[in-house]
Amino acid sequence: MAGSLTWEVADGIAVVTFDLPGEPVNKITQAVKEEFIATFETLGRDPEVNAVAFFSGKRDAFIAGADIEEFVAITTAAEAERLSAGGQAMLERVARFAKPVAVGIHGACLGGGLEFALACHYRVATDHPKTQLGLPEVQLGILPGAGGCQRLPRLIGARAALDMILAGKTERAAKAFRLGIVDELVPPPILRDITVGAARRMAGGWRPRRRRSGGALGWLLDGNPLGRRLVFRAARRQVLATTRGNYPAPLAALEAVEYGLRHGMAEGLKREAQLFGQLAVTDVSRKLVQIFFATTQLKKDFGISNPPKPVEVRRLAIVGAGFMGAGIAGTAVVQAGVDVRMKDADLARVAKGLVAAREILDDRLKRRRITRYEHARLVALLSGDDRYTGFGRAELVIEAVFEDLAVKQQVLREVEAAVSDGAVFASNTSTIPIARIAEVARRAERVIGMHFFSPVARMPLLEVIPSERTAPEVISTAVAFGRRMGKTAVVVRDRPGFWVNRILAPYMNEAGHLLLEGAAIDELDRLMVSWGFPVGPITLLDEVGLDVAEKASGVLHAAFGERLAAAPAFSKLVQDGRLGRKAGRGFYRYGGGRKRGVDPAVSELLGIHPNGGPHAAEIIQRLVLVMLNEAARAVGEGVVRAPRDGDIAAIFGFGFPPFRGGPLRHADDLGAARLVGELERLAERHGGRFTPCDVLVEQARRGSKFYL
Ligand code: T1G
Repeated sequence: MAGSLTWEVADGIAVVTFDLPGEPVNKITQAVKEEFIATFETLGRDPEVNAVAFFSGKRDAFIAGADIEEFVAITTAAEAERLSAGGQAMLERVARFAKPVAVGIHGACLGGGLEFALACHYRVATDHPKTQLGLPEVQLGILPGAGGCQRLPRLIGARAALDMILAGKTERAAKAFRLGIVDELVPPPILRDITVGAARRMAGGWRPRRRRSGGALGWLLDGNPLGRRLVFRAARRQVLATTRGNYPAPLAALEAVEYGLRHGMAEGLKREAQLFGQLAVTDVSRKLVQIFFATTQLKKDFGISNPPKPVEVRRLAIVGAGFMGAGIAGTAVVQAGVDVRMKDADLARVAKGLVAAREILDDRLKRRRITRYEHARLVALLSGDDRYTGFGRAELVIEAVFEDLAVKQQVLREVEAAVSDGAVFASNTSTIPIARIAEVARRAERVIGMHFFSPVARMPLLEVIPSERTAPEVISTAVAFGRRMGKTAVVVRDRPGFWVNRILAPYMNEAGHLLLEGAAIDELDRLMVSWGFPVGPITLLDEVGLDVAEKASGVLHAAFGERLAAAPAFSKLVQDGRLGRKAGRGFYRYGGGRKRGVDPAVSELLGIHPNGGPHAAEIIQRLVLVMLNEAARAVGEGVVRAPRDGDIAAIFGFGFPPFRGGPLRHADDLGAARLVGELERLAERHGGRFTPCDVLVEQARRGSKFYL
């Protein structure tokens, strides 16, 4: 057997190291499972061994869980149930092992990895940021199937366990320590000694004493059946509200936890394995796993073949200290730890931008993501001016000024005069082609687009847009820096609106048409949220800002003609000063930081009489199909390099329902023939904007798809 487990015995303690050969992370495969069983059997028999201390041999990774590739290969629920039961049986042996087992955790300890650690008798973890513990299974559409739904609630209480399991959250070691998942928190250099020491003490008869945190309230809720029932009821309500019945895994996980607490560990494990089996073969799980692998691939993909080494960015300069500029500044400091210089037209604006950037750091401190010391160090990295001072030392300049070609070109000219020849100039435009902006450049090969999404600190996507003239090194630099900022970077072609806004525009416009036909504002939003979007199209418009949307739609209309003409509804609102949430009023009213319901004045302003409009199924059909059609057309124009990129960008950029796999996967699921038929019928009734694009017509003719 290829040895992934090795050990040496000294002074009665077997120090076991798990290092899966040829893999960047440790995963639990079928072969590894067998090796675990054999190893523990040998150690159990060895009279020299009194206790076990277990470590990973990988530098910064403990165990990433069960091998995802192995479980997606499974085709029947019964087979998946057996896989889960097999994992449970192995961990039962560890839990019941006659000699104590202490585990030293450094790096990611996820899924089956954490389930293994939970089965051990003592857990030590390093306080390093890479040490993250969690049960992310529901994010893959499954549940923790190796006893995690049983052991975690028994260790930390049902409430805290559900909180982690149902959201698939991972926690830093310090939080895991506070929750009681980890017994001891140590700096990395002493992990080994402390873990071996704990194993030795346990061999001598010492047992850790655990007191559940949460105090009296914790007992009231978790420590008795009545309180627990309340906990489960609240959790179920919350799950239904967030998943809207679209994701079966969190409800199933809740059932596995509840069943186990009511009927005991053995029955709980059985139920957990059954539910795991059912979930593992669902379409939702398949889609979520595809997203995991696509995201993983994108971590290594620079969007070009043979990408040159990126320029190392140590100093970032930003022009425009508005909402976007400040968001980019704060995120760059927090995530990449670079020096950031902001410039705007006057010092008052610069000061406002610095305050907004700092708020991102304050928020991290408040949520204990960074220490007070780190906060102070990072704040000192932020500076600003109303001139281009300091730009000469920046390797990367990001422009985040008003979305207007002339303004952006003017900034580019000024920046080029202030920076070194090698500096990269990135425009955070959302729609304007980079080639247009670069027309005035002296060094067009150093110009590129980096389209961030708002709010920058939270949105995971970055569109990177090279023009035809952009140098390859500049592309890899933009992608690499986006990644350092924690973003998933997708390289897209330099066409108006790029990918995300290109496919969003017809969807938003269609919402406008539907409003004019009498659909109610909140009904449109409600329907699309139940279809799986995080917010509906009208709320999205309010969030983006109606003035911003109007600008973007003007660019797209000019470039693509009538098909992408804005619905006439929107400009009237802009003229009325209803710019959306930032102005306190748009389609909805806002107050005290909250949405306050639809503003009845909007109907009057637009001269519409909400009468229900078309029926629900048609509303959904029109909104979805108009987007899929545009997405297919953009693929035909090479806007994304692969369907994978288009789907991930739509999911991460505006929340296209992950369980549907993205617009292109969804188009594949519906099938081109059906799409073309439905689009033709819609085109007859509502006009040319629904005419099926060539890509779909061709696919229908050949019976082909986006994904092979
Ligand atoms: N299975 C298979 N491959 C995995 C894997 C896994 N669990 N985890 C990582 N990889 C591969 C990944 O595809 C990539 O491959 C390489 O490892 C490096 O990953 C019974 C059933 C651990 C935080 O969901 O979150 O346990 O591209 O580039 O940025 O209840 O990977 O090199 O060929 O992402 O340092 C639950 C998933 C499993 C964790 C490391 N576990 N992994 O991030 O490197 S289900 C997860 C991650 C389970 C049990 C159930 C991250 C990471 P390649 P990477 P990274």
